[in-house]
Amino acid sequence: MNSRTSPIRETATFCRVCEPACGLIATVENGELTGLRPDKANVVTRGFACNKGLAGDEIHRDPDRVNYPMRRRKDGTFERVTWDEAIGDISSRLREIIDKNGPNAFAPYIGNPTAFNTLAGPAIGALFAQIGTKRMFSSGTQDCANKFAGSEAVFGSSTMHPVPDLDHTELFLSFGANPRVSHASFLSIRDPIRVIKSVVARGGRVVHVNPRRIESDKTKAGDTLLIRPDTDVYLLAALIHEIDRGPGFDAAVVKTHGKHVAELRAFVANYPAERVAGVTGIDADEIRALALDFANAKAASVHMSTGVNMGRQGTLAYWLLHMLSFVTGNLDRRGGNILSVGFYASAKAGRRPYSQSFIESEFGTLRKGALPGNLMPDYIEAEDDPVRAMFVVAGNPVLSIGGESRLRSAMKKLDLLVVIDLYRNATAEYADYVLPSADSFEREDINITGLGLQFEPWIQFTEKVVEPYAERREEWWILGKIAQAMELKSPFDHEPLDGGEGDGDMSEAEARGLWGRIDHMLRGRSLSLETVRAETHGLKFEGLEPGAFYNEQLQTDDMKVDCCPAAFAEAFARCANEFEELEQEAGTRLKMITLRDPYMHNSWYANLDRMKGGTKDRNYLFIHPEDAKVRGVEDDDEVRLFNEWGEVIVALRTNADLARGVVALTHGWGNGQTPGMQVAQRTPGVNPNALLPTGPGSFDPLSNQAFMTGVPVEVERRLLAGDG
Ligand SMILES: Nc1nc2c(c(=O)[nH]1)N[C@H]1C(S)=C(S)[C@@H](COP(=O)(O)OP(=O)(O)OC[C@H]3O[C@@H](n4cnc5c(=O)[nH]c(N)nc54)[C@H](O)[C@@H]3O)O[C@H]1N2
Ligand SMILES: Nc1nc2c(c(=O)[nH]1)N[C@H]1C(S)=C(S)[C@@H](COP(=O)(O)OP(=O)(O)OC[C@H]3O[C@@H](n4cnc5c(=O)[nH]c(N)nc54)[C@H](O)[C@@H]3O)O[C@H]1N2
Ligand code: SF4
Ligand SMILES: [Mo]
Repeated sequence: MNSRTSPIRETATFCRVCEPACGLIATVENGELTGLRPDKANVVTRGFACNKGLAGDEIHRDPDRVNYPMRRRKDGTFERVTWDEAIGDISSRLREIIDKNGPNAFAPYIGNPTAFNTLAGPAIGALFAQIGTKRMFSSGTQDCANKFAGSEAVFGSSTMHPVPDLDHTELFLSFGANPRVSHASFLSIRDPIRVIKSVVARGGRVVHVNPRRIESDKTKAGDTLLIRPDTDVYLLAALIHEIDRGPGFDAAVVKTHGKHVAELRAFVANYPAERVAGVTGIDADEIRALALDFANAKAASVHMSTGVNMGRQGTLAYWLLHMLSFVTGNLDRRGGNILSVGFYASAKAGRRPYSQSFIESEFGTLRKGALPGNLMPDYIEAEDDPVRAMFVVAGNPVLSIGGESRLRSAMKKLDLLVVIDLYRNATAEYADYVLPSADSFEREDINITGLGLQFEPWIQFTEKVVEPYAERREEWWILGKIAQAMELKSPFDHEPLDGGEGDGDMSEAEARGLWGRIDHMLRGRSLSLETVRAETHGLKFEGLEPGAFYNEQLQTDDMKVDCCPAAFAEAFARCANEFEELEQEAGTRLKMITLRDPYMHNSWYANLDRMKGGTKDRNYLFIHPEDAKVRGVEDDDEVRLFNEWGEVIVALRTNADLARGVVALTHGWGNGQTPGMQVAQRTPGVNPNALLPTGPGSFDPLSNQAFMTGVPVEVERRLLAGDG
């Protein structure tokens, strides 16, 4: 039986939009993907999937998808060219730029969807390593760079992120996340709200620390503790200090496994509950009570996400989050936080001493690895040795990074911009070439993203659900062809193993050896790609198991948890200064926070008509009714939202779920200048990143993570002609 040739067939696959990687059943009729439904037989996700994942087939069929290589004409419009023409021209132009200016004239930007694309990352890495550029950008510096830095500093490895053992926890403290809408990050979990609800149902307590009463709070999935934006680091310090001066640390754990504990105590002693109450907006007694509850719980767990990552002290906050867990004995405890090991123990892969993670650059000290996205315009516009050529792979920096107008003008200055994407997105408007990428249903893959982050560890291999439509190609193919044309090593150096172009039993990627790395990783668990492939609904491993953290998994040279990394010294001073600033302004300045909703996924669900019904045709600025009243603005007013970085005109909605002094605006919008995405351009919305800081000083030097939340803004009524 060959299911591939029958007119209607169903294939088990999984979603590659966000971390849960929900199992899906794809219906294929006459070779075309016609529908998706949740896969009830998936070993972990068991029939859970969300509206976005289930709309994946609409993205697949979207008439605005890029289906052929497109080249910009002199008049700014795009024309279809052949792959040979595109590859030939791109590779010779890139070669010329590098020969003339050196390899650092070239920098890639690697967007978020590459994290859900197993073969793309290594292909990107291979090309750029061979070219020899030291410069690269990634969406990670708008998302989670602080987490890599924080874990590296404390545990000696950027890939160690112990996850909350929610099935056994008594108290779950979650900072800056909205699991109902976003389905969690750095915690890959099926239907997070269902699991969190069950904590509450069995008598546990769940606290969401957030400047907004979030959706998760409205479903018996915990209570919100309202906090002023960008102040979590002080709350965390106070919690640890109150534990220290009250019930005390878990002495045995701290003594056996910790170092620099005295320095930690000294740091947190600066921030007792009574001192941070004003700045955080949380009553001192409430902070003390929470600290006691945490210390006294049989098992308590913590999690932190982008709402804190994007603040000014994301790295210190993540350090203190680990510390809260560690000093209370909850790290590596049943019901506390436990390192998840999936098909491969990845802790070692991220091993690096934090003190060796810094480089000196023309813009001061930076963390090694992805450069701060907030310096992208600075690198392009530098007088000496600028970036002149960029490849943007599955990203949309023009809308996803702070400082929209600087980004737009910088993009125009590039000598060569190649965008590899599903769409001609906002960034592609500045491209010389837009190359059509295959989507997740047009490639084989495993659910690699959750490795080391999964609540219920599992692996699944998916075949291509359908062959790539028209001339769409996978990233490894596109980048490999460019490498080959540049006479660099590529997967095309040898004939494929089965002699064909993937027409035999093997796919082309497999025949060209691209799955070897994963197969090798699987061997460590006595598995192979073949065994995984045979389990069409996934293969589940044992769950979170405490006991190995301190003796096996920890990656510091001395096998101690570093409770106060020396490299943090400068950040402590900034932290203290910012505290004083916050004390001065307490409650007088409006702060803008980020707000995800179920109808957008960063910028790439912007072109789905079905997600734009009713009032969903724009992004509103949400403001507390009292804050609106003070400013004389009301529902549906078009207001001017502005600060020193930029301004937008946006429709207003009052919402009492926000803390006073906070406004919220969803990102990913602002497609007025994106003709390649017609639905998105018809429903453009506004880009909050026009108001985010950019350039030197706008990111955390400990991690390169951009400052994107808690940014001061002001709102005023827009005077229309005839007004006043
Ligand atoms: N104000 C504000 N800004 C933010 C955030 C915020 O909360 N507030 N969040 C930040 C976060 S967490 C992130 S991760 C970044 C994201 O930043 P980016 O990764 O730069 O932006 P995305 O909007 O995710 O764009 C992804 C692009 O990849 C394309 N794409 C999707 N699938 C594929 C594929 O399989 N192959 C290829 N080649 N292309 C594909 C989409 O069409 C889209 O154009 O944005 C950040 N920006
Ligand atoms: N529907 C949808 N789902 C998504 C995405 C999407 O765009 N749309 N994006 C995906 C991506 S790339 C990621 S990284 C994940 C992110 O997943 P989450 O990190 O859970 O993202 P958000 O839903 O933005 O939740 C962040 C929360 O932080 C709060 N917050 C803002 N500032 C502060 C602060 O200073 N302190 C505290 N304590 N809280 C603050 C916000 O109110 C918000 O509720 O979501 C993924 N899932
Ligand atoms: S929760 Fe994430 S992975 Fe699951 S279906 Fe929705 S978008 Fe896909
Ligand atoms: Mo993200």
